Amino acid sequence: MLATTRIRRWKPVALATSAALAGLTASTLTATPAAATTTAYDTTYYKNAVGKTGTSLKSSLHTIISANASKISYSAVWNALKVTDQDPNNTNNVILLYSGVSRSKSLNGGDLGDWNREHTWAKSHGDFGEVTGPGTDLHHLRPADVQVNSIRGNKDFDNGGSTVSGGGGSLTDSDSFAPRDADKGDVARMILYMAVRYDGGDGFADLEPNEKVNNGSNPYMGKLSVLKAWNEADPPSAFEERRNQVIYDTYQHNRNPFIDHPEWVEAIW
Ligand SMILES: [Ca+2]
Ligand SMILES: [Ca+2]
Repeated sequence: MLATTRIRRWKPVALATSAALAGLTASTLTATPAAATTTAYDTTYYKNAVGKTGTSLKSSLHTIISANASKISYSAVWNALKVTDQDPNNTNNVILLYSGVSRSKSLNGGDLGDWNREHTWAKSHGDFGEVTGPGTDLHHLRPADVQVNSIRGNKDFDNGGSTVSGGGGSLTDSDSFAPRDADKGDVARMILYMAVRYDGGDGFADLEPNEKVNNGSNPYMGKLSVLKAWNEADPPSAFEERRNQVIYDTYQHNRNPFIDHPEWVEAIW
């Protein structure tokens, strides 16, 4: 009797364990979706996007972030970056993308030891250059060390590679670049902002992410699956949220939806 009872008890436990194991396996194979967030802008700025998914969400966000967006000149980007990327612990400095280094705002330029204007969506991918438009959009422009910026070049993003000198833990190989961990999510959200913001209007290319790492001058940026994982692994920081707010309040009057709602990355892609 006792043995039978044990067997009876064991069976449901075994089934539950299998189910739990199956669930565990599934969750380790797919990225854990970013938790749904609510922001103060959901009932105003984002009201036509909230509740949508897929191409409907992407299209709605394109309209929202393009409408009445202001543009600045490439020369004005220098001073804007001194505000958007100011070191929270030292108002004389900016924090550099990829390396994480804090460097004097006055060291902007093109020499070794200077910082310059990194186009996270490489300007050759779609050939938009530095004319006012995608080439001057602060949502993907960041101060970066001149040498690190040069090493990144126009490479697509992917995991792996060897250590970038002065790169703060960034890696690179012949066809891709991986920022340091703390910048991985930032990069993903900047790239995906560009894909939503630029859809072929205004004489500029329709920018889109894809799964390649050899996109060259085509208007694509890889690797989408890696960017999605980076968005999950490195959620928006206070620094990133502040720069989104400064761009919205002071410069362009549009927002990066993926900083406000990182879960919208999975909802679209
Ligand atoms: Ca980050
Ligand atoms: Ca696009």
